[in-house]
Amino acid sequence: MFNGTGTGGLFDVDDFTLTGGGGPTDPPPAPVNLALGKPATADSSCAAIEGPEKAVNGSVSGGNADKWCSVGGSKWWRVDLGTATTVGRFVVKHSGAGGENAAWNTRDFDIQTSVDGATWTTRVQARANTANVTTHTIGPVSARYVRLNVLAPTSNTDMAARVYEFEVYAS
Ligand SMILES: [Ca+2]
Repeated sequence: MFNGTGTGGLFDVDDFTLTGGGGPTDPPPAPVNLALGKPATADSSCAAIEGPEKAVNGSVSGGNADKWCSVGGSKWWRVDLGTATTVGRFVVKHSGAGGENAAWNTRDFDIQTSVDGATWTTRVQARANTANVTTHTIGPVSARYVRLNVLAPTSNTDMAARVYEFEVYAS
């Protein structure tokens, strides 16, 4: 406790300075997932709770309904970033990333980009994947739409494509 004897202020604070923030030793800002929460569509869904939006909900820990799943004849998923945006890296979180069978990790897939949703350019051709999480870095391009085409959904006889999260980054 501070006790004073007069009627004036005990302390006068004219100004003070907080240091830190923006200094050269601060870590760089975390990369922004451009796909997070953006409108997503797909060829089909295995169940209503496994819709395309589950691949951009920012979570892989919500159990097997935290993914997009498709058993369609031509399995594709796409996201609309809203406006033409520089994209340079994709991160795909497959079955094993959500706690399901790693043999169901998407085996063969292409990633395409488009500025108009009509003309698509293939940017990534991933083959024989077995990893739970795959990262695909490309020379940065401008894109509004990003599409995943699943060519072989799993490494065994299971026919469902499962994507827990599809992330898009500028670099
Ligand atoms: Ca998810």
